[in-house]
Amino acid sequence: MPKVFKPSVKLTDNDVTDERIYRERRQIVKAMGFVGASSLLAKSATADWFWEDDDKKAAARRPLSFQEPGKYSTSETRTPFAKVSSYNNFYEFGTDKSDPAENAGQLQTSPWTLRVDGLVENPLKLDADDLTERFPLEERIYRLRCVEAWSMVIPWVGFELAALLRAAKPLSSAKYVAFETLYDPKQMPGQASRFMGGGIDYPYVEGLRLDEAMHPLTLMAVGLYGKTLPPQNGAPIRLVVPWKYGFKSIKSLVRIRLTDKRPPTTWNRLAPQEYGFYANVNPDVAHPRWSQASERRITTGGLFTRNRIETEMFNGYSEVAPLYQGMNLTKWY
Ligand SMILES: Nc1nc2c(c(=O)[nH]1)N[C@H]1C(S)=C(S)[C@@H](COP(=O)(O)O)O[C@H]1N2
Ligand SMILES: [Mo]
Repeated sequence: MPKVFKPSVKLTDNDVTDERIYRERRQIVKAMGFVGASSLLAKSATADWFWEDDDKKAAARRPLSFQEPGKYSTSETRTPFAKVSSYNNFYEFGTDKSDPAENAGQLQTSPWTLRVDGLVENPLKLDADDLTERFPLEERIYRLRCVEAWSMVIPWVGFELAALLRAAKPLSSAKYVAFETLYDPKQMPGQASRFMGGGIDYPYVEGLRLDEAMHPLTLMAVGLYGKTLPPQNGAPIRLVVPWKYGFKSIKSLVRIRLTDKRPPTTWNRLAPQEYGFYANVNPDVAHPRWSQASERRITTGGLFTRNRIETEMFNGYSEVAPLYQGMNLTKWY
């Protein structure tokens, strides 16, 4: 059961909604001069113009076969599918929470190629079928904690990233894993327009230390709620790192590269004082502009109803603590 939120000195303003927080997050790119006030209004018009003549129906989600939830799954109340698939961050399709569901429906997920290369003995090239057939799938019901202080409980279907990396055989010189989202401005209007894409330099990139990537909690998700991923959730394959803020869980992957240097990561590059490379969920390290001590758990009820719970260290996944032994997690946020 989620703990009941107890007001603390850290969160003096009870009316802080994370709607305001995500608007502030978008504001930062605006402050950097990428987004003008008028373009924020013009943006949805742009989206309409992009897709005006298109049928917005998404490709049908295909049922997957998978093992039932194992020891890594939570039994907390799941966020309903309707919310998991309509309240999203996927800036390639626009910066509003409703933009991805509106604009990603046409994303071509087959054919698809995911490359695994760099410092490996056995580079891999997975096609669309490989993603769901090459590794046995299992359900993992994980908490997802966004840096904007909201959270969901999502039943993913996928396989451990470790299984994929083992198949590629990392060389002993490999220390980090770099991830890259599809770059295709024709399909992703946020990549075609600096305004719509929130000022991000695309492709969206992320990274993990190799030991983090090999941890059994680190998942390659190909589905949720028993079927293939909706495009807005990162179809056909995305990373899920449940003990880190949601922005680490990069969507619609085309490349995984093993390297010996820490790779650049999108939000860290954009605002390094606000978003670190590690991004471990940590209630004791506030974002410069808001507390991380609590979060709004999205379950049932209205999107902005108050349902605050305390945020837990590593998002409750304390088994990852040994990965960070001896590290100052305030410095390495
Ligand atoms: N390529 C890409 N991946 C991304 C993002 C994005 O904008 N682009 N947003 C991130 C953020 S901030 C969050 S909280 C999660 C949201 O995942 P969901 O929409 O499936 O809940 O995706 C992450 N992965
Ligand atoms: Mo996020």
